[in-house]
Amino acid sequence: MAESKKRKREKEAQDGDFVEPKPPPPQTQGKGDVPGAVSEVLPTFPFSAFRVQKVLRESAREKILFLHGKVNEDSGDEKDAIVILEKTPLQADRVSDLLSKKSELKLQIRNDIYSTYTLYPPPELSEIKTTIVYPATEKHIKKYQSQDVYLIQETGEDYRSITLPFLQSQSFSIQWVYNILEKKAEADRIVYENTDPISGFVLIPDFKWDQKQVDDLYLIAICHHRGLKSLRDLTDKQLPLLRNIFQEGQEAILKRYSLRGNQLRIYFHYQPSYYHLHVHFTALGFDASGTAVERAHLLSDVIANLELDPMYYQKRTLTYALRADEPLLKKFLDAGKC
Ligand code: M7G
Repeated sequence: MAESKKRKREKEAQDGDFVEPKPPPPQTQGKGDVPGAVSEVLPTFPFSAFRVQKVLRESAREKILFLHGKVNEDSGDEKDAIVILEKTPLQADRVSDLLSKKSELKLQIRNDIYSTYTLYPPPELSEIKTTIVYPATEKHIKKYQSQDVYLIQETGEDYRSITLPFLQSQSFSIQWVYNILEKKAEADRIVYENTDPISGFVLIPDFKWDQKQVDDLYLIAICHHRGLKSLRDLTDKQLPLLRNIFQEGQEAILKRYSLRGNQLRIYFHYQPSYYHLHVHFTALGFDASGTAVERAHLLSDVIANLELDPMYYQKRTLTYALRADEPLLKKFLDAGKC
């Protein structure tokens, strides 16, 4: 009986309709981490003390709200925090629970054979994915704020003379990346690892994915090698690493989530937010943020370009968008480049 249910679920998973949530859902505070990990270092977020200052962005289509707020700590200090609230997709396999007596149905309009209702599900079926950045920096607040955007055309020389010096002085902390690589955080969520220090990587569900369904699958492959910041640092020397990420990443996702390589979008961001080389894996049918043509670079194209020319990404002009308030945009303006 249990076996046949398992087989049915495996079949459904192959059909792409259902995924058994194998690893536990993401934990806000790194439950299950090794001793000395982030959960012991960082304070728990004092939700009730969060005072909303500003709605940074809202999207009815994406059903997401980005809030900036302040938190008064016991010490008397006031700290900034970002809270992101997102309604999660409905899960087909839980529809019977949703329509059971546990939910309350209130009639809105009835007309002939048509009627609309509001359904009030029980708490366990009405969750809201909540992401917290705390304490948040000014840069985090800007990252989530709606802004006008402008295209930059960055030559290889612009990268070396404007972008790189700026990044070296400014970029986001990548401590969370090192915590993953060193198994100090999210260790229980790792889906696959190739431990080679030069051509190895860790494949892990992205923060943005609640792992409840494959429709919005989102994982990241983080390379072990430190010092590779972005696409701009890649030469033919990294081809073994890139081929491993491409090949082994797809195999691991097929094995764990029953999604084939030709159902995946595998890409870099340029510019990324975090300057430690990583690759995004998203379900092809999912309109993930950051997949616009001015930001996403398919890993398969990157490999092909490096096979054609080992110095491709040192030479090529790369186009990307910057928000109006980004200091890098000002650097380009000051240099008369846009
Ligand atoms: P990016 O291209 O550098 O920046 O991608 P973006 O956030 O503008 O897309 C970094 C990716 O890492 C994003 O998809 C984030 O959602 C994800 N991410 C960020 N943090 C801080 C974490 C984290 O702590 N754990 C995990 N698993 N993913 C994260």
